[in-house]
Amino acid sequence: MSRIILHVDMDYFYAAIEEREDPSLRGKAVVVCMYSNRGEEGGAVSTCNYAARDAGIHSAMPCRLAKAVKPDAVFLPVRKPFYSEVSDSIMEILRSYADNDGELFEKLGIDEAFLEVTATSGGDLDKAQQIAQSIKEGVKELEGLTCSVGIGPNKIIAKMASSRQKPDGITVIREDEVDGFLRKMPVAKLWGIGKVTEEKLAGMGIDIVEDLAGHDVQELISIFGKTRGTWLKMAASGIDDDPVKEKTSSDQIGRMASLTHDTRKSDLVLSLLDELLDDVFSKVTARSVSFRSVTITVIYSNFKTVTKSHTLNHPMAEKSVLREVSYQIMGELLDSSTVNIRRIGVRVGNLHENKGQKTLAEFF
Ligand code: DCP
Ligand code: MG
Ligand code: MG
Repeated sequence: MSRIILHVDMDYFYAAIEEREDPSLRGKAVVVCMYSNRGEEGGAVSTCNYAARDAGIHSAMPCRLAKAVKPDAVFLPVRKPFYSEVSDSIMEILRSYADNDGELFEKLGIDEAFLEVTATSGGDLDKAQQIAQSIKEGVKELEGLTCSVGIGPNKIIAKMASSRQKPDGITVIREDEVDGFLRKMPVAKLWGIGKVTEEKLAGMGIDIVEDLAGHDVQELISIFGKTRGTWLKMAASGIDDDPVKEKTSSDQIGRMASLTHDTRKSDLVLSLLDELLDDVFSKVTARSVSFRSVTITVIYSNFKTVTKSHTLNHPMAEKSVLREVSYQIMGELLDSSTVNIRRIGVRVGNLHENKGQKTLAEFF
């Protein structure tokens, strides 16, 4: 069975958050600027909403120029730590839809991620589209923001599909549509091809993806090297086996699971939590690491997702500590809502290798 990959990308992310925070901005052109140490005149545009884009403003444009283009736009300074918090919350929602209890998930940037749904959708694209719809509703309900989703048989196609219908769209590219989707595109649009490669290819007379796909692979290898040359040929042909895999997962160990039915009965929730703790802790032991942070995720029946973390004073590798902290956080979360719970997760992070350091048990 071929894979089904979703790529989710938030719409005009920083500017959308600012609009959400201040409803008086609705309908106005909003530009979020990264000001440099040369003050307001020196910065570049981080992003802007669609009203500002219609006026010709775009990311990376000097703010000074943006002001000249549209003096009546609202210019705001970036608030990166705040956007990162919003991002964390969105990533937890997205992760909760990924196969293997959230493991087949890959954050790609502050506002986008891949998730594989081959298993959850049973390989059915209509089902995958419904999952995308649920994700959009969940993100809208919890964070008041819209996103666009691309669905395809691999990461490259999913990534390129998500920008096809923005904002608030879902674009499905079936396996038999991949060729038509790619064929006439300029090579620079192929995800993974940057300026340097584009120019080299142009020098070889290769301008559109079709030219690249039809090019002799040996010649590509002689110019770009084995790995890159092969990749170019494959990518242009719509082939990409790269797995959906979190790049930072080496610093985190976690598991998520659904309750057998939505509930907020603490004995049921805690018994599932115990299972997850066993699993996470056995992975901690197998990898010989200690952890400094413990994060609990709760996804409610209404899609609302809450995460709460605790940071320990030192790295620990004690099951009792993990259990105590997890129970504490889960208890607080159970007390703070009356809504039934659908899924829960536990994750340890900030991992340190155990280099000859003893566990408490060995110590005494
Ligand atoms: N960003 C930035 N500087 C850039 C590009 C982006 O600071 N040159 C930041 C601001 C964006 C966020 O990253 O909000 C996400 O980037 P995207 O490329 O996904 O752009 P947007 O989400 O803003 O718009 P779109 O609706 O096109 O995805
Ligand atoms: Mg975006
Ligand atoms: Mg993005």
